[in-house]
Amino acid sequence: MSVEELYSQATSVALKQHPKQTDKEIRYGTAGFRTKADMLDSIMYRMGLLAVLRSKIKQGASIGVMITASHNPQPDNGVKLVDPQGEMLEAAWEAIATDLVNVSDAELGQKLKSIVESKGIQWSNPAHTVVGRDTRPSSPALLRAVLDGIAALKGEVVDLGIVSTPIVHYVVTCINSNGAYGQASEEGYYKKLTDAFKKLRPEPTNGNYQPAVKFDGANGVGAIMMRRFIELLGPSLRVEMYNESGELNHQCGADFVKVQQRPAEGMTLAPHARCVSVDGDADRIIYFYVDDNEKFHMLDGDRIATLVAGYLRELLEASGLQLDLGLVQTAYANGSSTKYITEQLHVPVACTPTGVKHLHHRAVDFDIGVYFEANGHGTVVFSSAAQRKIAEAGADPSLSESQRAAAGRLRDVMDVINQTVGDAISDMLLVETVLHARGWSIADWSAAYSDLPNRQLKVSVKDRTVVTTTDAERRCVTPDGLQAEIDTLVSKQPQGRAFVRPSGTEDVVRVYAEAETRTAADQLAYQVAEVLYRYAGGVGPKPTPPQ
Ligand code: 16G
Ligand code: MG
Repeated sequence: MSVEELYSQATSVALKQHPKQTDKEIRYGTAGFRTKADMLDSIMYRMGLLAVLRSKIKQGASIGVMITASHNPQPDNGVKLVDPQGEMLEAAWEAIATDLVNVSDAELGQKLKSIVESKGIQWSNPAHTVVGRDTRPSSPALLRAVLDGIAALKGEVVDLGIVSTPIVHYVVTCINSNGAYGQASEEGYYKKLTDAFKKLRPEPTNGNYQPAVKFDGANGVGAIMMRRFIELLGPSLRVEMYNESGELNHQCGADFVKVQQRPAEGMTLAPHARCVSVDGDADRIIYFYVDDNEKFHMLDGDRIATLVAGYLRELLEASGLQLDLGLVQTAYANGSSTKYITEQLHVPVACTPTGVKHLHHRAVDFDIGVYFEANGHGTVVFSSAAQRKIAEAGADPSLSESQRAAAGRLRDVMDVINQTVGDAISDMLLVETVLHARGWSIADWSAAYSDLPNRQLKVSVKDRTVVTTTDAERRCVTPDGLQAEIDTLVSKQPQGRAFVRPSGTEDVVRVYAEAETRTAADQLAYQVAEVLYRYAGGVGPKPTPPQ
């Protein structure tokens, strides 16, 4: 079949089987396309087409397609593409994706042709894709649309079935590294992580550490994955399962716990038991526990980042390896975490705008880059030079035995980590490894530093693009005069800090404030929301003072 015939075939399949459902423009954002599931059929079909083009321009390298709406309510769904090294889709192609899904069915063939020609895509290149989906009831039908898109342009496909987002990233990376990153299958993933984890704990207990967690699966794919992990982990970690099959993300999961600042529902809590919540596609994780007085304590992405960075620094020192270690956070990181990691652990901290790809991008500038958003999405990335040096040091006869042992440990820790993207279960195994090594209970971990009380608010404005920011979103440039007002308010609060930024996922402007006391943080957040409302053209109810 000629290229021209394929274009027209793609158009006729679109018209007959996957017609465009709306003229409302939709944009490929930080988390791909995401909306109500019943508005996604044509978008899925076209993303199948795009995955084939993306693979062809990458000389046939595998491209991932994940069907999920993560922590959103069950009736939503979404899709994102995974690039050859397991990273998120390149920004220039986000714009191409947006273009492709917004043209009319009749213009589709012409649009495909113009992408192929303007990008210089070699049509004779092969195309390979890896597809996964979450547990949403809408996902099987949307998968068929993606597969129809891939088939229309004659791409090859591996369908992984129901898997977490991080498994799609992992499999894509394995295929494109010819197996160097690991065995390219779901089973290969479980085995790589659990083998390394078990090796790192010949004895399951150590000091105050007990090998048991309570796991909130958010009624999603994380619960299914964890069942497989449990079989392989055996007695090395006892996992009590909760929220396996109810309504996805409803009153449970990482986002619920983080935003509501309370335990997921449906769990049997016990004082000081480590509880873990993941989100709907298992790429985010939050730890929490209740103490003897039933007080809730949350250990979020900042806590995980500081725990992990501190431990990696220790292993580097013990091995004598000269590698540059850094931590990447966003403006949302609690001020106490930044202070603790820079002043006590002496690990440099970089700050980037919100959104995983910004953090990931900055983290790869370090030999070893730890990155986490406060919401629990993050991982650790090792440069290829660092990986080589770590492997060599483990067998270097010029080093002392304890130096070699520390390097060997670092190598095994690396195998517990899914470097391709934030991975809730891999992150959990990493946290458990560090707590075990330290002989820490969850309260010991929590005692490392105290979070500053903080508050987040959102303000609706006529046009949120009037708010622009700089310095990794920590200061706003426009509207004129707003930052000066915020500065004045912040200067009145001991340990005060506040910023405003337009949301990338909702039509609102977000406000963050932290200060020495709960009352001060609440007050500062409200005051900032109030000036924002005034300067940026607030609509609807005015921000109200805290009670
Ligand atoms: C998206 C981002 C997440 C970010 C959030 C911010 C990815 C995969 N996800 O969910 O990292 O924290 O947006 O949302 O990049 P906001 O702009 O509405 O505050
Ligand atoms: Mg997610």
